[in-house]
Amino acid sequence: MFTKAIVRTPAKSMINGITSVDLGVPNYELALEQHAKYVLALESCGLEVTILPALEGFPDSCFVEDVALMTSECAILTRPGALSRRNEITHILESLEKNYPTVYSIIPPGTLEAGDIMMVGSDFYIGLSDRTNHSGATQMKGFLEKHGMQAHFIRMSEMLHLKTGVAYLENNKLLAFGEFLTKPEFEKFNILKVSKDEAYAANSIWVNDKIIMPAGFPKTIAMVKHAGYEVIEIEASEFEKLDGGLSCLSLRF
Ligand code: CIR
Repeated sequence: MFTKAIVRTPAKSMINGITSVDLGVPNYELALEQHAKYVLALESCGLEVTILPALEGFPDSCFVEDVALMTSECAILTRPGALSRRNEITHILESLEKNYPTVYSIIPPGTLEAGDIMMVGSDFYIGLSDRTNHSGATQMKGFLEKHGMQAHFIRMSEMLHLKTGVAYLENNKLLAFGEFLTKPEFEKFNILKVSKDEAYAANSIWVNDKIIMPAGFPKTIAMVKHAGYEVIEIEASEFEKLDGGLSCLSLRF
């Protein structure tokens, strides 16, 4: 179970955030509204949410998941592969130190964004992506192993981050799309398959037995409900315009 979450208010500069999709420029006011409802959804799952202030110098800084990994034993400050995001880490360090006695850091030549890491109990699946390289993943593995946790590497070729296309819903269930439907490492899970026209919904989050999902993806939402979960739907259109999903918007621990 999680008890806390950290989020960061979107900056006005988010209109200049990195994107690979052609969905238009985010509407900042609407993004703020959606973000506020996201916070309420986390709170309704029992989390105490810390809201960090917007960072105008970092258009993508509301995607706070990428700059740190919080485990039950330790926290790890990442080293984002996206250059424009690299110094976001200096603004999250204090929050990590407040919550953990042990904080590690990924160092050069490693790069790692924690959107590439999926936690399954004490196992961590680390996607090797354009943002996370082998050195970053190997350093992360070392930190996790020091504390009795395990890491598994997943080679990726299609998606931005691992969790862009796969989410662990506990109870041995994975919500997955695209290249993650056929990875041998995921064969042991019961896979709920997300269809191509609803790919964005693969980035949903398990929070204390509820699943927070993006609104507007009826097939995936029905499938998750049918699997026995209570679903909270929230609008995330303005973050989708920047390739950001629901997991990216918080650190949950
Ligand atoms: C980026 O490209 O870094 C942001 N526009 C989106 C980050 C999304 N984060 C995530 O998937 N964990």
